[in-house]
Amino acid sequence: MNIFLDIWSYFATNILQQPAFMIGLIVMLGYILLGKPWYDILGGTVKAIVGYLILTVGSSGLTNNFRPVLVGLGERFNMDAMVIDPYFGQNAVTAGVEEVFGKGFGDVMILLFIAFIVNILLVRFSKLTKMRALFTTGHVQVQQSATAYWLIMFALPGLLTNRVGMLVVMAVLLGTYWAVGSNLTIKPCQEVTDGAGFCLAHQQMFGVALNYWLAGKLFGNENKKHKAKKVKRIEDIELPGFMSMFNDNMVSASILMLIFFGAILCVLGRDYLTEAGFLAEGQSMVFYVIQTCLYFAVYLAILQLGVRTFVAELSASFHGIADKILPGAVPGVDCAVIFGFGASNAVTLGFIAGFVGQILAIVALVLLKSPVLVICGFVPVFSDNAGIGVFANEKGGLKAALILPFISGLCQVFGSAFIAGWVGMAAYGGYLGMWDWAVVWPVFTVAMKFLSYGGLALVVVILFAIPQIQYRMDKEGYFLMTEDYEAYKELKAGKVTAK
Ligand code: ASC
Repeated sequence: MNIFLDIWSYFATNILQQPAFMIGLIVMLGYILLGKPWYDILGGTVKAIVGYLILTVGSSGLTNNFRPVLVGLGERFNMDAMVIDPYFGQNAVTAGVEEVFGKGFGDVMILLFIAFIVNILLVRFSKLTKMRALFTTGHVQVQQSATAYWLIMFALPGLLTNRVGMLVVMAVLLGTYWAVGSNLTIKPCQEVTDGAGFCLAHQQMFGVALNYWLAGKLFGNENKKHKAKKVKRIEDIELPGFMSMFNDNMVSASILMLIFFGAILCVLGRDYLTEAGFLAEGQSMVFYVIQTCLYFAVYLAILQLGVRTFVAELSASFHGIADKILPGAVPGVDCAVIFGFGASNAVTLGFIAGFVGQILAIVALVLLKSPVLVICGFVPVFSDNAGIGVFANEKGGLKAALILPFISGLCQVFGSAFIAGWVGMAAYGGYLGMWDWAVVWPVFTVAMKFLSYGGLALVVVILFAIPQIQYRMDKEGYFLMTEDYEAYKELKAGKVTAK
């Protein structure tokens, strides 16, 4: 047993939680199953890993670049509050789980392992379950396992005396959530990327599916009033005169960031920025602000290059896995991957709109004297809202890309304040804070807390029903969409003309 655990923990630490190597492994396996020559296998694997590492440079660059703004807002206004961010959430579980429940963090990794197997089995039997998506983002799986571990122990304390039973119950719920959630993002991802062959395995999967649907219904062609009109996406808007410079994504991202975050940096002020070590003594404040804001466009460009590099390899090689081991399966990847496909301006605008939503929600918590206060972390404010912006733009255009991420920002803060306060995580300084964990998991937790095992059964039954409903709504297209996207498009085009 110990050897097995050692192997698992080596694999989890070095590969599963390092998405670059996890993706590399999947690409390698895919090419081997496709019977490619060794040099293609090696070349493809290296390219996938390098592509992913480039993406990481972009995303961690963004996080570090915006640290002064977020840390500063909290410190400058003397707020002692919980940070909503996946890493802070994971730290809070590590710090508090023993004290609150008398259980160590070690079982979180075992939970992750069993839940991953549940995900694989559900996809292996996709003909029955209609679930097609496999999680590949290990760092996210660790954070979610940690949070689910806490939420479920809080909701079903009766499980605490039965370790094995508890881990199995948790793994079934979490593994099913992974399979169903990422499955929900298949259609939105295929449509935004024109069939790139991946879906999201992240922390806002239900959020993406819901907002994508809402964008179509409220702002797009699926709204009866707008049926005849073509949706004007951000990339379709041709701005006249001097505004035409905003047609270029790099220029618009830089200028928007300069106006918005530049203003915040100025409010934080030179003294604070120097004191906190962000600005060097004697450095020009003007150029510090310009550079910090322009780096947004720089890191976004890097991230997009990385995405394009590894997605090409992943799509080509995954056929091997989908043909031989997991029929009809689709790889679920990090949400940042979508930034390589959608309109870059939707990324910027979704981010800003979500940030405004979060700040307003925080002000409301302060004014309402909420016992739990929240500080925004970069990951929810950027990754969730920029992603939702991209998907909303695809279906509903500019208005959707502004309004839906704004509402998402409100949900993240209010939902996290509620759940983290209730279950006691706020006292340990952090909560995961991403859309699904601020909206969907609080609902699961309420159902389980008040209906006990009946609530658990209800949640699992609803989760299982979701892909069945999706399948029944489009029996012909459901599997075709992932197996042959061109044929799927023809099927849909045929249907439209036939009507
Ligand atoms: C997360 C998390 C990250 C980011 C990254 C987004 O949830 O833990 O590091 O989002 O995956 O690109």
